Amino acid sequence: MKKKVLVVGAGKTGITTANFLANLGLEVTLNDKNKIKDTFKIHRKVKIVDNGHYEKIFKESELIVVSPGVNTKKLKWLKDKVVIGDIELFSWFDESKVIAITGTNGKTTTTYLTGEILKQKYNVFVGGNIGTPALARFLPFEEYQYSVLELSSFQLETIDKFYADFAVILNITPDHLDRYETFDEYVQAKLNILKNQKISQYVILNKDYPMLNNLTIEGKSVYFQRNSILTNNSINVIFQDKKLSLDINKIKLKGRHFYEDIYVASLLGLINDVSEDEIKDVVYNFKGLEHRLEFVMEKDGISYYNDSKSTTVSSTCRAVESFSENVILILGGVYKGESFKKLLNYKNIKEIVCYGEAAKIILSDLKKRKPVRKNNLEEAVFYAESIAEKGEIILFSPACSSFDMFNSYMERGNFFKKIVTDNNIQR
Ligand code: UMA
Repeated sequence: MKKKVLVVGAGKTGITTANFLANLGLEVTLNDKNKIKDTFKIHRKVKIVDNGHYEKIFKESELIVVSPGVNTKKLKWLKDKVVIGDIELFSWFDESKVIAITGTNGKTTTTYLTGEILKQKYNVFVGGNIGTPALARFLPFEEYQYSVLELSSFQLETIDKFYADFAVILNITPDHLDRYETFDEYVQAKLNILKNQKISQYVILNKDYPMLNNLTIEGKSVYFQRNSILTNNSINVIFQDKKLSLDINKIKLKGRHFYEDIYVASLLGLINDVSEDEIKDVVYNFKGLEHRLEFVMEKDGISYYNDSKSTTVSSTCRAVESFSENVILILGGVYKGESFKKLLNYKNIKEIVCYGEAAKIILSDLKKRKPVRKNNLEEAVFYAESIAEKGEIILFSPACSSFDMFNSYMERGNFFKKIVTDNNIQR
């Protein structure tokens, strides 16, 4: 392996990568365009270069590992260099069976649930875009039988030889159009998950998406479709002679789109010999993840839901579709390049309230629905409360990223919950 390594980006991924490589005894430089904060402990042998990407350090390195947030097209020093991401590096060292899950929406829920199901029988690592960098699997080293990885398009851009024993694409709708010039460029990054697939491996794809339908696939393909998953109030999962029927009345997650995530996680469980009872046990006890259509509380007959993780219009559409009741929808944050017009299709949206940098575009795209603009999230919630009636839903599903006013979607979701639950705030 190359000896002089440059790690670009000093967030979670970069610091984990630098520490992992330093433990191997390599000469590691960690570089960030900003000042490097000591949020995570950095190995004492890692050399730090911050406040800019300088040509010299790129030229001197034999291998460059970039973090997912680094747009490689913007770094001119990268040309003619070996550039990989942490997922490729993971594959050079990992010996477990890998389940890789990508898609625009639902990948975190599916990854988490798949991990929980497999843990019924095996020693499992769960990581990737879900929040724990894949290389954390080696710090400290443990023997895992399976690694379940959530992979983003950014992470898939920088793989070379990586392959998964089970590769899943849940769906592909426009996202990250602030990084990709075209939707097709984003689709191609997602499809990279299949590029090294071998005949003995599995590929699980959603037939509802045309770009996933006519692919030449090396591997055993299993297709699913939203409309064929559900019959007689049950999610039916079949694999060879195994058959699992999940009663939707026993599932705690609200929202039809979750059925696809549950289907895929259960299918992965069945294929890998987890028993039907063990799968049922996990699925029926799963209450969902924080910030993903999370029920906050009911106040004066009005129910509040926190869906701060939604940074795309398609994800907000999925959230709105989950309710038959009237919804007052709060949108806003940083515009990611996708039109909001799809939201005009929903009759159960009673009113739209918007705030933040994207508000101007929301007002223009959705003008038929006369959205109301507020200065910030707090004012948006107060306004939503003032017009909501008993039995209605206040849904915070922003369809934008959070960075105009918050450091992350988590901070934004926690702030929303605080506004909703804090009785002392002046309305
Ligand atoms: N930086 C540079 N140069 C650049 C760009 C960024 O130096 O050109 C620096 C920043 O100053 C910062 C660091 O890079 O210090 C941030 O790196 P990063 O953006 O790659 O973030 P990490 O903290 O390493 O988190 C990443 C993922 N972030 C992104 O893809 C933007 C996390 O996904 C993921 O959980 C984590 O790795 C572990 O794998 C977050 C995300 O928003 C949740 N993902 C997108 C999404 O889900 O839509 C793809």
